[in-house]
Amino acid sequence: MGPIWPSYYASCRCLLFMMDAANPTQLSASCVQLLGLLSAEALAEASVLILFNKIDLPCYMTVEEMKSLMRLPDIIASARQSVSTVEISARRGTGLAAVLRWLQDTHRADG
Ligand SMILES: Nc1nc2c(ncn2[C@@H]2O[C@H](COP(=O)(O)OP(=O)(O)OP(=O)(O)O)[C@@H](O)[C@H]2O)c(=O)[nH]1
Ligand SMILES: [Mg+2]
Repeated sequence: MGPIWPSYYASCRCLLFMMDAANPTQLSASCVQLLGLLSAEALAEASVLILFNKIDLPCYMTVEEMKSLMRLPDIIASARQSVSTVEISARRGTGLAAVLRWLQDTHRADG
């Protein structure tokens, strides 16, 4: 789906970027896609929430290790957008409340 994402940039104010916490082999590819989004001019004003999904599965790497490996603190520090992270399980609903709260707060801040 990546190739068609840019057609949605113009109307995007809140960006949810889902990463698979149970599949570290996708980490570098996800990271490249994330950097592409963060550097897109049309998304400069968007707020970004990175979701580490599937935390209910036994993971080869912890989310902290994944963040460190992708140098997420550096990415967040150099991003123009406000970037937050949350750990979730779409299957179990873990973290869903935090995601909804983020959406609510972000919309409210946008006015
Ligand atoms: N255990 C678990 N499974 C999940 C979770 N979220 C989605 N899935 C399952 O993951 C499968 C879909 O794969 P995803 O990786 O979410 O989607 P995708 O990246 O588009 O598909 P792949 O290319 O197969 O990885 C479905 O069977 C979902 O039920 C979760 O939080 N926990
Ligand atoms: Mg997947």
